[in-house]
Amino acid sequence: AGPRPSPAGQEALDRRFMAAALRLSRKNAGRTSTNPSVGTIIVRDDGAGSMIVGTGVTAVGGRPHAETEALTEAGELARGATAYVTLEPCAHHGRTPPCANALVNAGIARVVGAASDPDPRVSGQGYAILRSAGIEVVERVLADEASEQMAGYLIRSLRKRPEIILKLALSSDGKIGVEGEGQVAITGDISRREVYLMRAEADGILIGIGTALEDDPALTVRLPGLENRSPARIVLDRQIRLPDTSKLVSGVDRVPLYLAACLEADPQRRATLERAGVHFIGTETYGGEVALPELLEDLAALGMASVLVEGGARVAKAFLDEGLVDRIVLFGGPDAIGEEGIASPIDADHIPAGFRKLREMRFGEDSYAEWLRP
Ligand code: AOF
Ligand code: ZN
Repeated sequence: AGPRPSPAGQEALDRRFMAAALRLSRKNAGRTSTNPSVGTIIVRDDGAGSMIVGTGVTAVGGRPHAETEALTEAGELARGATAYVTLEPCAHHGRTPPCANALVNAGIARVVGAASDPDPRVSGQGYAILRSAGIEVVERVLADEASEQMAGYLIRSLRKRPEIILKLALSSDGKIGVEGEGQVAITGDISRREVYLMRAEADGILIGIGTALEDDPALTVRLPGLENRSPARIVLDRQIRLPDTSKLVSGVDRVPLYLAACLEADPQRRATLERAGVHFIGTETYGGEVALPELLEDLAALGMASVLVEGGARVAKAFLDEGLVDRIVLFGGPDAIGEEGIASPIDADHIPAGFRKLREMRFGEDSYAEWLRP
C-alpha cells in the first residue's frame, strides 16, 4: 500500500464517499419499508488513489441489506478496503446473517458510518462486533445529513408514528387555492415534478375529504419511469363521503387507498367501497375531528415511516396545532390569487419554533424552502 493520506485529507475523503453513499441510498427511498433505504460504498486504496469496488442499496422490500449487495459486488477486492455505510450495520439475524459479521468475514479493514441504528437489536452492537474483530470504526460522519434523510425510519422507530411532511403551495399573496374552484395552478412544471419525487420517496400521502371532493385528485406519481412508485393514499373521511366515481377510488387496483372513517359511519357505504378494494382505518374522533395521534399510530403499524400531508388548509392546521409536523416544505408561486383565496395556515415568515431551515432554492419562477424539526 502507498502512503496514507493526512488526517485532514482522510476526513475530507470520508465525507466525500459518505455523501456519495447517502445519494445512492435515495435510490430505494420509499420502497424498503419498514427498513430504511441504506447505502454502502466499498473503497480500496492501493496507493494510486481511491477506487470504488462495490456499491449497494437496501433492496426493494427491505432485504437484502445494502452491505451484502456491496460486498457481493466487491468480492475479493473487499479485503483491506473501507466500507462507507449510511446506517450502523445490523447485528441481528434476519432473512440473512448480520451485516456486521459479513463485513468482518469479507476482510474489511475500516468502516465509516453515518447514523446509529435505534433498533434495539442493533443499537451499538453493530459497531461493537466490528471493533472486536479489529476493524477500525469511524462513527457519525455526515450524521446530521443521514438522520435528515432517514428521518422517517428514525421517527417511526423511536416514536411509533410516521414522519409527517407538510407540503403546501402558496401564491405570492399567501393563498393555497380558491374556495369551490378545485385545483388551482399556483406553481409551475419543475415544482410539480419535485412533488412527484417527494411522493415517490414517501410511504403515504394524506389529504382531507374537503380536498378530495373539491379537487378529485389522483395523488399518484406521474413521472416517466417512476409510474409504479406511487405510495398509499390516505383520506380523512369520517362520514365516508368519498364517491365511488372519484379518481382515488377508481385507482385502487394500482395504488392502495385508505379511508380514515368513524366506526359508526354508514356500514353500507363502507361495504360498497370495501368491495371496490378500499381499505378502512377505524378512527376515534374528538371534537368532531379525526384523532390524529391514534391514526398515525395505525399508519406506523401498517409499516408507513413517512407520510406527506398535501391538503387542505384545515388538515394542515390540525397537524400543525397538534405539533405533529416534522418537516415543512413550502413552494411559492409567482402570481397573486387575491381576496377570494384560501389563506395558508403557515408561510415562510411564520414557521413554528424549533424548526431549522434545511434548504432554499428556486424552481424556475417558483421558490422552494424546507424546514426540519429535530
Ligand atoms: C443494515 N443494512 O441496508 C438496512 C438495515 O427485518 P430485517 O431483518 O431486514 O431487519 C430490519 C432492521 O435492519 C432495521 O430495523 C434496521 O435496524 C436494519 N436495517 N441494516 O445493516 C441495511 N436496511
Ligand atoms: Zn444488515
